[in-house]
Amino acid sequence: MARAASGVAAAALALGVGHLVASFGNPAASPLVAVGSALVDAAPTPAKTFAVRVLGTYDKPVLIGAVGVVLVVVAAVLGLVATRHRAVALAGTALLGVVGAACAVYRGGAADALPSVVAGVAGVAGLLWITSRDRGAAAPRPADLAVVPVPGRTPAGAATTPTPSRRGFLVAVGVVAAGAAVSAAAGTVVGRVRDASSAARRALGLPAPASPAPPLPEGVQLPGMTPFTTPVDDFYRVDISLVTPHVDASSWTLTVDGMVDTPLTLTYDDLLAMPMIERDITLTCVSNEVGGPYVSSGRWLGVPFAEILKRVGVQPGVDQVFSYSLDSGYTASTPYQAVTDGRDAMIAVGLDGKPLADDRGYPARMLVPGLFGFVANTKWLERIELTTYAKRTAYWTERGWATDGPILTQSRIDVPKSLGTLPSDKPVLAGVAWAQHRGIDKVEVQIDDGEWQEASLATDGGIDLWRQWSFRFEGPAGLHSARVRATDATGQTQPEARTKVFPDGARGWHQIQFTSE
Ligand SMILES: Nc1nc2c(c(=O)[nH]1)N[C@H]1C(S)=C(S)[C@@H](COP(=O)(O)O)O[C@H]1N2
Ligand SMILES: [Mo]
Repeated sequence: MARAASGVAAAALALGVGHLVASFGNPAASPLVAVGSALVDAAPTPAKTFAVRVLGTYDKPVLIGAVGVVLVVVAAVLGLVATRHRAVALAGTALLGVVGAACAVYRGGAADALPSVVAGVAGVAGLLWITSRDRGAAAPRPADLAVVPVPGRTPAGAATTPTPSRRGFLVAVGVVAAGAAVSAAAGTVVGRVRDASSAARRALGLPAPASPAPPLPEGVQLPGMTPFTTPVDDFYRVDISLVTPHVDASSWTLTVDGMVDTPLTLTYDDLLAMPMIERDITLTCVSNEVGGPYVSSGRWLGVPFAEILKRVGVQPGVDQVFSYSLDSGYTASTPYQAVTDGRDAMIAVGLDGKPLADDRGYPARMLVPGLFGFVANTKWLERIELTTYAKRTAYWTERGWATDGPILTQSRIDVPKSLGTLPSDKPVLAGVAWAQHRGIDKVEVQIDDGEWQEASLATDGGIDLWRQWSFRFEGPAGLHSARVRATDATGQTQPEARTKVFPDGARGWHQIQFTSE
């Protein structure tokens, strides 16, 4: 047990030191995170889809935790092995460092190997030191030392050297574990200090928009329904970044290049100095299941794409806007047409009156109404390349997802909750429907196997926004089912046949069971 603990302590020291080293540079190069990120990358698409669906926003801590558990087991085994075959255990520990470094380099750059390399060295040193105090394991007990010669040591030498004991061994394990805790804590402190300096920059706030969002019409929000504007803390979040990037806006730049006359590099201040628009836009993820939560609305502030394109001068032949995130090698492919057809495509810097939060893509992200997030809404944006589909393929397309991602018309029943109760004093079903950049024309509800009936639509906030609906239930008390379907402003009604979210989004009608009082 204690020997297993020695392996775990050495591994913990390695992780703590690796975390500390990473905190000065790229926090995502911290060994556990690097391995987790590489797994995300390598995981087959169905596994990723499953994780997003089942674990939602918790998929990241769960994955890191799983990697940690595997490491604890491996480290414990190495600790046991060290008793008899020290060289094997040390080599195994070093190999773990190499695995971390390889994952970090695979996901980032060569410099990202450093935390894992230092971690490997710390792990080996820790294990070496602990085992050097554990000669009692294979060798005779201290009491026997006087009579049984230890190889390579004279009995006289043994008598003058302080004898390694079980107590000394346990103390060594404790010292190494304490070293692990101290270095991990130090790494966390360094991370906090860095965050505080970027928070100071953020507190300076944002300029006023040249074109403010028109006020939302009063009737967009039905009483007692899902908030029309999603509170920022409830806004859905989907991305492949295991560690939320904390970008320092003062050294951040955005490059716009590719098939352009004059490539451009903008600082954060350059961007903020450009004329801005403010718009209410509903975002949706392609991984949203029928009835799912990955759809949210907010008031975005940003520089119109047209403004950027005007500055660089786009050359003929461009059909794709290829955006690069500074994190995790993420890229997205947006049709050039969608950023030039007059819709409010923008480089967003603010949400609901505040600079973007770190997990929203601070300092800047792309936003194109009407397209699923994975083809249009790149967070932690660092480069926009005007190019062609023939030349560049985006992150998710390489993993089998669709190249194009127009948001599919969808509708959802929010009230009552599935298996919930419809009160007799207010027997009203309600929900949302969305078909961004086309708009919602009609929502229909079907109770049990009855006729489809039209729901009443709340006031329209604009075609880039979702729309609330309500429906008065008039059936008898008891258990019922309800289905919903929407028709967009092009006249297309949602198809009944269900499809999976992979590769281009879920189709089908949301259905719930409920009890009317
Ligand atoms: N850098 C980066 N940007 C990204 C992603 C990502 O994984 N990395 N995910 C995209 C996806 S799939 C969606 S649905 C939206 C989600 O934006 P949100 O997290 O602000 O809701 O961001 C997009 N932008
Ligand atoms: Mo998404």
